[in-house]
Amino acid sequence: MSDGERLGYGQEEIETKWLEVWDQLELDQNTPDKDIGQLTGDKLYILFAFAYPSGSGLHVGHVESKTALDILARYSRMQGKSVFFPVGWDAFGMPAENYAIETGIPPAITTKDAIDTFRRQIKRLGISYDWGNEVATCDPEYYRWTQWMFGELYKKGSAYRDDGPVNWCPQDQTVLANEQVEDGKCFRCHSDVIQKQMKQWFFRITDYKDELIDGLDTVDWPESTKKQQKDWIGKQEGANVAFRVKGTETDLTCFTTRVDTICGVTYVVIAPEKFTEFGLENLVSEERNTHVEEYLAKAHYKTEEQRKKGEKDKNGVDTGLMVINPVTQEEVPLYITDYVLANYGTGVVMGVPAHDQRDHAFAIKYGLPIRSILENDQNEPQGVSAAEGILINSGQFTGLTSLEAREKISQEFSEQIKPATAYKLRDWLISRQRYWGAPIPIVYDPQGNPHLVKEDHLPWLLPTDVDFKPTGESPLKSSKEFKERTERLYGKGWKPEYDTMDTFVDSSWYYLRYVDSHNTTEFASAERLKKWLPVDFYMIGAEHTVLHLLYSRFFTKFLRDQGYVTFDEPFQTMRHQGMILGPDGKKMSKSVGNVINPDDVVAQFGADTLRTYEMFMGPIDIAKPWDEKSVNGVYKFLSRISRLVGSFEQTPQPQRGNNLEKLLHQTIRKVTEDIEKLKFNTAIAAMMTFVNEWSREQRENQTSNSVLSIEETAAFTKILSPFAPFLASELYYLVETEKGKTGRKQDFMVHLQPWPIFDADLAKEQEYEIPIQINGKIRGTVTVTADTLHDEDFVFASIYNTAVIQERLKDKHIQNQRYIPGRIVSIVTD
Ligand code: ANZ
Repeated sequence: MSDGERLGYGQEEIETKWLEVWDQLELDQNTPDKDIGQLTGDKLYILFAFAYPSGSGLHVGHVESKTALDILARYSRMQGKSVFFPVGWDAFGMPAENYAIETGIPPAITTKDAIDTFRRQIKRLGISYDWGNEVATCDPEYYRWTQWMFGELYKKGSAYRDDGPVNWCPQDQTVLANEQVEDGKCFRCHSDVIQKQMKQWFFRITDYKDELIDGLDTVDWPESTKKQQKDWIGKQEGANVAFRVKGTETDLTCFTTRVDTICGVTYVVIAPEKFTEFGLENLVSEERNTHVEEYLAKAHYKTEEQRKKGEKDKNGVDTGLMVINPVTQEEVPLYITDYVLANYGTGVVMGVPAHDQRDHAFAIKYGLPIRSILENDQNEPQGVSAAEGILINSGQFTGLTSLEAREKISQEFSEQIKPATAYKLRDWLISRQRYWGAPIPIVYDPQGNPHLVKEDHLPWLLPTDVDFKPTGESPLKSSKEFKERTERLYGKGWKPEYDTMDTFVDSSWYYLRYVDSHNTTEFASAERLKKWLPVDFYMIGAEHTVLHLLYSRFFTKFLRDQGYVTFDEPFQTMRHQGMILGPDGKKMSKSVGNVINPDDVVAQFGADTLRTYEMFMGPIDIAKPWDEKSVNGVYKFLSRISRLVGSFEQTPQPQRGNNLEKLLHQTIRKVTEDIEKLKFNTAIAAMMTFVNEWSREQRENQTSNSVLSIEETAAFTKILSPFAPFLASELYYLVETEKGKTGRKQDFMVHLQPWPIFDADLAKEQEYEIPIQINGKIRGTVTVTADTLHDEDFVFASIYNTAVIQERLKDKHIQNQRYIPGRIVSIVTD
């Protein structure tokens, strides 16, 4: 950029003007209403994960992912695809409710305001969403169908009620969501959170546990995310081993993945809940009873998180009972400990302290024997998973490898040892003792039996006459209207369910509603679902690797089994976007004060600069710090384009196949290929190179060999348009009317044009042979391409690397060297 080059191009005026034109024409509205048969090309359903409309408005991270998908959408439309690119709001949830608790302003009001702000901000960025299908989960017309889905699950036995643990703050007397528990403490008053058992609603996601693993092989997702889903489901093959409680007929079954270590068992541990479940308390001797009871009471109050974390400091209590190892017939003590989770495996574990770290710590603490049974692992167990090796001290099995021993032991003791599979995945607890969510559509008769709210009564409206202040009970309980409504519709003594649904339920099926969001008789018609689903390209933040994606997959599979949809996986291709960091390289946060507000950037530089800059920052999937200087650089780049095209003249007549034209076709090829690979940063870099060259030619040469035709100038505005749609629209319009055409603006809409096709011949990398002069005589040539034509360092590096030139310059000192781009290299020696 030469000094004194003017900055700015009236972006504010241009952008406001085109926003109005697009709005009036409603260009991308209601795509699914159109018959695909009439639309040309393949369907492409592009989706950005449902966003929560936070009160603080859009942040630059939203801009990144939305722009990336908008580029894909605009590009694909120009490639002739039928693109569906909807938007909506995951609008129920905690922040609005917490705000209501603080201020008393109902969540419905703050949420509506937040959505309005988001919508305005997104439109201002020129994101070409299909606004005609907007949905919000807090809209009764939406949650009517969330409730209907609950009903379908309920009717099939896949929604059920059971005792479940909730996080409970004893100080505030309230249930807390998982996100409100920080390090085992209440986020508000910092007192220790305990577990409380309450009747809760669950969805039977475990019915699909194997399919949720296998289905991952059929989708194009980042491997790391697939792995996290598998780890969450946590499938483990192993065996159930029965240990008889001495002097009883009771067998305690231990789940183990290492039956080969059975001769190293020196004790057995049982989860507190299981101990009670088996009725073993009655067998405990009087002298131990107080210890055991005390321990059981304490364990009860720990959350699962605390129990997992407590692994380093393992606590337990000796029950005084003995159990019998079915293989060695040895008697070993039975302990109760809360490091054994009640709901994984069988809730009973055989302790092998020589080879398992967790068991080792426990044995040390309680002075239990540690017996090595693996030749190669005789000291303290190392690493998280136990070693494999050759067995020792294992009677008839000594000398076998771990693998052989597992098979042999299981075969010989097939009565007491059965193959088993354990899963970490639990059924999904969906009850929330919160206000701002969809009410669970259940009513209870006077005997307390649950009944589904009748379909005629959907949407089962969220009452508004509630007290938001936490009381230790579900806020819906404070609504008079809710109770009266239930009695009026169902009879005296009937009560509504006061809990609402986890907001993850709302977002598990939203991508289905989009295709038919105005349908009042079904959640979406079979025809439209068949036409548009599954989602072809999904983008979601890297922090969402498990829950939302797993729940959506579960919903899809459930609905498929009921015959509502015909596909198995909702999101075919999925990618994560990386985080945008503050200028200091740290995560943007209000408290650190490094937050960049997109509105400010738009006000100063325009939306095109913000979009293009964010795409230029680096690969989409990595974390990148904000760089003010680079924002300016992008602004200059767009200003330069505006000037180049704005001052465009048809004279002199361009010569076909000239250098600039060649570079343009190379640029079209590069941008096309890069968009397909989501490499937006390198696509922009290629356009920058082209613009620099174009600008240089215009400044220095202005010959028929260095200008572009009208068509080619228009082609450039087309490849720019997905990135900087406002400026590209303006310039395309300018260039087209220059051709002498007249008409309305919509006749010259750049994003309704077909994507330019590059001429493969012209796009071929052009090579230049540059003569090398040494002390006035031509001694050879160097070959450079258009890319490197102006790269002096590269040119000299290649010259000094060639053997012929090295030979010539041997023992000489270079006094002077000069490169005239494209013409000659001159070297003078002593
Ligand atoms: C004996 C043994 C010996 C074990 C050894 C491991 C190593 P992963 O891989 O994490 O699934 N286990 C079983 N049920 C448990 C429960 N409810 N809570 C805590 N731990 C439990 O772990 C499987 C192993 O975790 C099982 O194999 C069992 O310990 C323990 F050298 O049995 B193992």
